[in-house]
Amino acid sequence: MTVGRAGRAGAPPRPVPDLPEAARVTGDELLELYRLMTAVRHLDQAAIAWQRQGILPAYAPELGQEAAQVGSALAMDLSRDFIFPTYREMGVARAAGVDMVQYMATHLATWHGGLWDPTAAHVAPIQAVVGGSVLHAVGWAHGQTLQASSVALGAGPAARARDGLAVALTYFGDGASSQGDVHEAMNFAAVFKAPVVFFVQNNGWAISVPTERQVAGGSVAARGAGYGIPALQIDGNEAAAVLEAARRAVAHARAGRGPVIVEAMTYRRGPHATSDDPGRYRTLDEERTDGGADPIARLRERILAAGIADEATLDARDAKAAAEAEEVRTGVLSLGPRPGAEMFDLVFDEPTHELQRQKSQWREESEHA
Ligand SMILES: Cc1ncc(C[n+]2csc(CCOP(=O)(O)OP(=O)(O)O)c2C)c(N)n1
Ligand SMILES: [Mg+2]
Repeated sequence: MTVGRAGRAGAPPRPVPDLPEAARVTGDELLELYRLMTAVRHLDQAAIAWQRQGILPAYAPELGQEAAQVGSALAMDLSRDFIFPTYREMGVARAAGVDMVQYMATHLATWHGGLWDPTAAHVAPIQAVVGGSVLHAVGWAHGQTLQASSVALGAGPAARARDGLAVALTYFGDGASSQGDVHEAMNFAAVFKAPVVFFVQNNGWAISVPTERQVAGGSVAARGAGYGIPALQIDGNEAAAVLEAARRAVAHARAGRGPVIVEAMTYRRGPHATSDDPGRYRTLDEERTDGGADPIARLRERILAAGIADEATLDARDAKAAAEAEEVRTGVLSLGPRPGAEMFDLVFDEPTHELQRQKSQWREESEHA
């Protein structure tokens, strides 16, 4: 049987190289992971309380996903790389240094998408369109390739190889992986070798639909083979494993070898959002069994067992995290309202006629101007 043009199919994906010894997670880094993960846990729990108290209209908790989020974000060089989150990545934003008052302002559900400056933080605004962040990341990453090749024309390939490419890290969920947008993004990224890490948090659920009912084949990582994208499937509840896998993926993309899929197997231990009641589609017993060991408890045990820090040191970090959540609450409460006209003013440098018309209409209706 002849294979015809199929015989010209591209080479199989080049495997993601192992991590050099020097890039392995150190004791200090385990402590840093613990510090950030406990800060995130306290903020996350607090945000649910703030929603119940009427401070935030809605919030999407990430209980149980702290290791996946903090571990992956710490692998980035945010002086040049860029993160594209979904609506559930508070832990990523915290680890990336985004101001948490400005971040939580996103959940005030006013017109703006958060008050931090994405271009300064290198963290894009949260994305509520499922799969949307993936497209943005691939577009940005392809831009890096184009820019690097035009720079290399002047600087020479040696300079380009030394510095490597800036890398996009995009987050999405198991549910999002069923979207057509994600297929197009992965195909494009593989064809053009875009420096992007596709970081999927497989948390077992897309709202009330379990992974086995919406991810054919059961694994997002397995799809990489079809695109020629190397993939790592990892224990997303082990912080050090996540950080190391993310470092490997980033190094691969930075070296110009193209995209990588990292599938972090984790579990959404809480509701989809503050408006959701998981009791309608899973039992508490199932939650306990499927959730496995708490990623923070696992990290704490590891730190104690290795003698990196003692109980008192870790307890002090917990207390600091609780105090931080209180400070953020005060900060959110003290935010004044933003002028509504910004909704129109900040869209384009030069507003279109249509936008100006909408702005006048809005002013007449809401401000009676
Ligand atoms: C394009 C689009 N379709 C549907 C929705 C409604 N929706 C919001 S979250 C969600 C489930 C997403 O699940 P997953 O990708 O696994 O992420 P997770 O919420 O588990 O973090 C859906 C269907 C949406 N926001 N955008
Ligand atoms: Mg999910």
